[in-house]
Amino acid sequence: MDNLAPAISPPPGLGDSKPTHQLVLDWVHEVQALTQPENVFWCDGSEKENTYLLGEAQKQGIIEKLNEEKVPGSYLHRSNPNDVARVEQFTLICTPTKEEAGPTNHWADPAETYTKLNGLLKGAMRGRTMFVVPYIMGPPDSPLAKVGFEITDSIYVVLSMRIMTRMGAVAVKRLEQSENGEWNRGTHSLLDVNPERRLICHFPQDNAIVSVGSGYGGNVLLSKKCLALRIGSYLARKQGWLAEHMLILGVESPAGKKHYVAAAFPSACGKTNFAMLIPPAHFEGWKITTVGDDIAWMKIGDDGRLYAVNPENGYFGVVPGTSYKSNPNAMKSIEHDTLYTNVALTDDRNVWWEGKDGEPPAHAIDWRGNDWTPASKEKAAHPNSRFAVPMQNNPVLDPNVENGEGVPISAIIFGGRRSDTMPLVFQARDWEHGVYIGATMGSETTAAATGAVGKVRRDPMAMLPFCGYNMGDYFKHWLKTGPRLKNPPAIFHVNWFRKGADGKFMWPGFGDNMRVLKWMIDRFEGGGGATESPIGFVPRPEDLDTADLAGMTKEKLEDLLSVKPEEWKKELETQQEFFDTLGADMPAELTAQHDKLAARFAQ
Ligand code: GTP
Ligand code: SPV
Ligand code: MN
Repeated sequence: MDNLAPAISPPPGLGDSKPTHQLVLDWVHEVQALTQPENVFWCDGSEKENTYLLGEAQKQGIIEKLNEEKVPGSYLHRSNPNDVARVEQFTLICTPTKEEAGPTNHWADPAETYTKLNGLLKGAMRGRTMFVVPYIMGPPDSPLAKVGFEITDSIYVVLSMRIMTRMGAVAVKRLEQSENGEWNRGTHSLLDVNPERRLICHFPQDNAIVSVGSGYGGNVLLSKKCLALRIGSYLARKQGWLAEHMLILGVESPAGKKHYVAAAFPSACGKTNFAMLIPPAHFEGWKITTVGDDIAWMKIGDDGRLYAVNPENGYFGVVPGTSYKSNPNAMKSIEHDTLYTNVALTDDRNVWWEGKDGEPPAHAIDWRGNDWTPASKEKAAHPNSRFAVPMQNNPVLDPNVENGEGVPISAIIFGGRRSDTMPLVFQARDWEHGVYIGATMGSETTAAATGAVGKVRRDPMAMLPFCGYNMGDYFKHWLKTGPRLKNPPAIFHVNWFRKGADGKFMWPGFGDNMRVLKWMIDRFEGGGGATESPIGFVPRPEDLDTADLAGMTKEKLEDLLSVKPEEWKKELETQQEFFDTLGADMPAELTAQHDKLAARFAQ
């Protein structure tokens, strides 16, 4: 077997910041004895260490330096073409009973899985360097913050973790000061990057993750989907908070009144874009700021409101479609100090992807490393190519992003990618109805996970691939949270992706989503108009501010906002099928919500 990750030999003073925490040392020794690396590199997160590792990664051909004038401080990584997205079928929840993982997860027996993984990991790091990466999720002083350690044999993972988390000495310090001593142990090895030996395993009871056989973001940056969502959601239920696949944004009116909202859209359905949106000219004086673009950890504050922190330190965002037209703030964020994965490389060592501003280059090297021209049938960038950037690059980063207590949430938005059925926006009647709307969310699948693209599936609260325990219990946790809130957020559902008879998106989306956000603010501030439809409160065309919106007619808007009983008949059936798969775990409140909705349509 080729060694995909040859050992490096750091000079004295690098890689030696071994912590004193005995349980960490014991665990590292155990993994070391099992995987037998040539050496161990203890990461401290320093600039000096990063510079050294960038150099070593370049020498090994893991990353390429991009044009320093065009994209300063930036690098390109190409993953193995067999390893470009999350692999849901190989993502396992290993709880003592299958019932705890529930019917929506792939369950495996913990003892059997550990045995299998130990077999795969035995000697797996021979001739390699084993990196130990300490990190914190959440602002270091936040009561919600969690410490993790990731062991990995991939320099790309270390470089990415430094962007995506608060990594190094700060985490070791936090663990030393921690009262409960809670920390997550994450073990990752590339093995030989073979899909047949690829497993992403979660052991919620042990606060442990083992990931083998992949080098792709969501499978290997164990801080992100694995800890912050799957293990996170398990801990959240036990500890009385929420770990959600949500962006968090701030929206400030010209008069200076500010709200924060959180929104759950499935993978590649618009979170990063919504979190950074620039309002259209008509909304002069309105300002959007980003707290987070993918994950929200939320707890109930002393005042009975819901407060959210972004556990991450960076954005691991979808590249294709990102342009100055669709998302200028993302473009400015990724113009420097960015680690790109699977985009195309131009002849002047710049990056290119489908949907970038300007003409395609006459020649480029595609994401697989092959020659590419505009005549090529293949895409230049992989549809799930990604950027990793520190959040500090974002020109509209919210000033409260480091606030450990979090930001107060005025509204929660659920939304899927639906060609039909779902109107542009509607509002839930109350918390329980809102939980029902989240629980029945559907969305067309995207390139963020391997498998078919464009098929509608139920993706409750955008957590189908990320809930670390039984989905029925997750719904119950949500239902219980509402009554604990004195001042619960309003709940909405949006769909930026409804299509007309011509097969085109009916809504312009992106910056114009401000118009929908404005209606929501009007609603929860007590002003905005709506009609009461069977599914909830829907704006009438005149309730949405569509001034200066080119090509938008009243008829089109009516269509976009329409609730069509024949489409909903099918929707209710599919929702029922999903509820049936959850069987006895399904909370009665949500079944009742479904029946009430069916009855309203029957009236
Ligand atoms: P993950 O990082 O996978 O969780 O994705 P995300 O939810 O952050 O999605 P992102 O904002 O990266 O958008 C994914 C894709 O949807 C990109 O190709 C965007 O261009 C496209 N998109 C985002 N917002 C809109 C919108 O309002 N309308 C339309 N039509 N497309 C959008
Ligand atoms: C997603 O798929 O929802 C992502 C990208 O945010 S990954 O980190 O790869 O899961
Ligand atoms: Mn995501």
